[in-house]
This record gives sequence, C-alpha cells and structure tokens, in this order.
Amino acid sequence: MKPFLPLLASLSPLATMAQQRPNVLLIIADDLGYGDVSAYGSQTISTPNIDRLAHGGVCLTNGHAASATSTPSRYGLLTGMYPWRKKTNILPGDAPLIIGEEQFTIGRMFQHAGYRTGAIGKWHLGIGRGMIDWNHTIKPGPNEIGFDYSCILPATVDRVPCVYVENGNVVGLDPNDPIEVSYQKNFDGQPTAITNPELMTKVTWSHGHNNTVINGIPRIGFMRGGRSALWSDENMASYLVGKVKEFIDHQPTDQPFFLYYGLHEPHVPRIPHPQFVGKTTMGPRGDAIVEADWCVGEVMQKLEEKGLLENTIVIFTSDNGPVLDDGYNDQAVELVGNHDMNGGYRGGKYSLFEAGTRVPFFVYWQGHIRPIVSDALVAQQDLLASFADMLGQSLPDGLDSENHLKAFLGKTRKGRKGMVVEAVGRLAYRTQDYALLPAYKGSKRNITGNEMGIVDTLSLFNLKDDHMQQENIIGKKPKLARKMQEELERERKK
Ligand code: NG6
Ligand code: CA
Repeated sequence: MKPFLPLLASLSPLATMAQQRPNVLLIIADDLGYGDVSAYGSQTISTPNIDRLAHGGVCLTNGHAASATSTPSRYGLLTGMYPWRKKTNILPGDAPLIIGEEQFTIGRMFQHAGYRTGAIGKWHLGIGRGMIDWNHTIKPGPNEIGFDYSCILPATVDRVPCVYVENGNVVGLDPNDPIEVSYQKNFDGQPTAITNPELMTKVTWSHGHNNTVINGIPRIGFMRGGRSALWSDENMASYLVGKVKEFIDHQPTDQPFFLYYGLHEPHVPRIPHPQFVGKTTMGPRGDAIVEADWCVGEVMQKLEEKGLLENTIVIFTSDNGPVLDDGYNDQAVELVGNHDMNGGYRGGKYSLFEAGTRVPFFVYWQGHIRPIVSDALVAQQDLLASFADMLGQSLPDGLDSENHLKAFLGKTRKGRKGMVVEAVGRLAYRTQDYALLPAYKGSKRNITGNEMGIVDTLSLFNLKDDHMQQENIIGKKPKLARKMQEELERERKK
C-alpha cells in the first residue's frame, strides 16, 4: 500500500480519497442506546474510548440502524437492503443463513476492492442451511458471503449453542462430546431452568430464557454436549477483542482490511468480567457498557501500536436501541437511576419510536477528518454504497443503500432525504426532521421496560422540537404527511 499523506486542506478530498484504500474497522455494539455513551452529553455514564472516536471524528446525531432489532438491522448493514423486503425477524440460534450466497454484501464489495475481510463477534444472521450438524464444518456462513475470516457467536449471548464458530467450525469441540441443539424440545433427562432452578447461579430469568442453563445462566433453546467448547461469558469481551487483535496482527502489510466487529454488550445476559463489576452504580448493564468501552480502547491501542491509526477508518455504532429488562433479573430497571439510555428520545429496542433506531454513530479517521457534529440523516445500510464510492466499486441495481460518503467523512451535513425504518415488522418513514408513524399499538414487548406508547392514528412528529414524539402535527402539515406516506408506499412497492 502507498504511504498515506495527511490530508491537506488544499487537496480535493475526493480526489485524494480515490487513491486511498484505508483499512475500515466497523464496531457494532448490541442494544447500546443513543444515551448510553457520554459522547452525546450523558453525565451518568463515562465512555472515554468511544467518546474519543466521537470527538475526534464525525459525531453523527441522526444516524440510524435499519431496524429496532438485531437480525434485520444487521441484514440491512451487510446487504444494503431494507430488511423488511425480506421479512427478517429475530433468529433462533439454529436458523439458516438469511443472506444468499449469491447476494452482494459489504464484505464482497471490500473483497472486490482487494481487501482482506473479517467478521468477529455477534453475527445473528443464521448459519448453515437448516438442520445444522454442529460437529462438522458449518456452511454457508460469513466465509461464504464475503468474509475471508470469521469467528462469531452464531446468534445472541442468550441463545444456544453457547460456542464460538471460527471459519465454520465450533471452537474447542471434543468429538467425543458432540453438540446437539434444539429450539423445539428438550433432550431427554436434560435439566432446564424450570426443572432445576438451582442451576441458575449467576442470574435468573424474568421472561423467556428458561431452557438450558449454561454457565449458571438460563438461555433460550436446548443444548446438550459440547462441554469443552462452551464459551465463558465473563471472558467473552477479552476473547473477541483478542481475535480482533490477531486479525490485525495477521494482516499483510501490502493489503488493507475490512473488519466487522460485533460487540456483545450490553445485550442480555449482562455478565461483565470481574474487572468491570461495580464500575458503575447501574449494575450489570452499566458495567457491561464500561466493558464495551474498554474493548474499543483495546482496539484503538492496537491500531496505534501498529502505526495504523492514520490508515484506518474506525466506525462505531449499535444494532438497535436500548432496553432495560430484556428477560433476566439483572437489576437493570432497579439501578438505572437518572441514566437516560434513550438520550431524550421516545421508545427503545423493538420500538418504532425514535430511540428504536437512532443509535450512536461515529466515524473516526485520524489525520483525515476534521471533528464535526453532524445531524445528516444517514443509515447503516448506506455504508455499503458510500465505501463502494470511495473505492471505485460498482454496485448491483436495486440496493437501498445510498452513497453518503461525504456525510460519513464530515465533508457535508447533508444526508438522506428520507428513509424507511422498521420495528418488529412495522414501518415508519423518516426525513431529516420528521417521522411519520402508522397507527401503532406499540410493541407487545413493553414488558421490557421500554415506554412503547400507542399512537392510535397515523401521526407526524417533528423530531427537532419534539424528541419525545408527544405532539401529532399531522393536522398542521397534511401535505408533508401525504408526501411522506407516498414515499413510504413507493419504497414498499419497489
Ligand atoms: C427476544 C429475547 C430478548 C433478546 C431478543 C433479541 C425473550 C423473552 N426475549 O426474543 O432477550 O434476545 O430476542 O435481541 O426471549 S436482539 O438484539 O438480538 O435483536
Ligand atoms: Ca441488538
């Protein structure tokens, strides 16, 4: 790779960029809310490493995930397609891969541009083709859709099997103790959280999460065997960050990399390493956020040690909004205190209201980006078209991804004109300052501690003045509402 020149003000930034192939590290947290980082001004949590990215780069204040839950959100990010076109939903741990092997992905795009690509951490897009045999190489997975290397949690931390899958193989598996997984029924004679509650030594369940107990934690789904392969929940952060460091260490010096790094925090079960326990007054949820921040610091230090900081674009974001009680009795509700995980917006994970998809979103590129706070409306699925533009790569027709490279690099505060956001199958339409929501009964999941609320009629909210989406102004702006409704319908029919 050519050595990098610091970007001079006199150089045309786009002309300079065209000759550059910086590494791209995409860090995506799990259920981290807009208010869960101190970068946007929260006083109740301290995330100095994440803030470094926000304050030293483009701090996006109107950046969105495609959906308010993980699978659809990540599907949008990786494929550049609206997930609701495919009707994706939260996947069980044994679900087949929902991205087709022929489908275009952000990993493929980077591969075409000559990059080495990797996917580490939370995946949740399915693997295999159904009826997985966990005891042999599982295909297709990340490696078949654009990633040269992968080491993933197949689904979520609260779903079986509780093992890492590296390049299709379960890590640390003893062939004499094969893994069996079922989401239908328990294996004969196998204890569960219901039959043997005493096994729950670390945390108990509040809803769902009452099947097989692994490492003292009740999970969703049934699993037997594979004892030597079980992950350690406490060590997951350092295990995954270790894999990230290895990936960077193995990078040939003459080739750039693209790395997707899915943090597992602060999704349930929140079991931070003892070194983070008690770092906040918020219990495991707050401590898990501090752990996530530590992970970011570790990676940044690695890039610094390798002299790669000026040569690497680091993006930080989250797959969906935050939630307190998401199925475990972990005191998230009791200890939250004044902490506003939603950052003043309404809703949260699962919700069509703003905090469901408006997430932390930062783009850092040392020496190349002048720090800027930008309210450009952008979506995670836009990263695909934007980096394709940077690298001179062509895209297939029909993607929902838009090129907003200039917004991501802080050269403009202009982003999308509009976009569709999704929450558990329901769609809303967003423009820079407005949100159009259908009549909406909230989510059944308001047991989770999120204020879901109800809108009993089609509603228009001005998000600039009304963060909590309290006043339906559709009567005041009927033309705008009609236009947004038409745009939504046009997208739906595409
Ligand atoms: C829900 C789980 C929740 C979480 C979510 C997926 C229950 C009651 N709730 O079904 O705990 O795992 O799925 O979260 O089981 S996500 O961030 O990966 O979308
Ligand atoms: Ca999530």
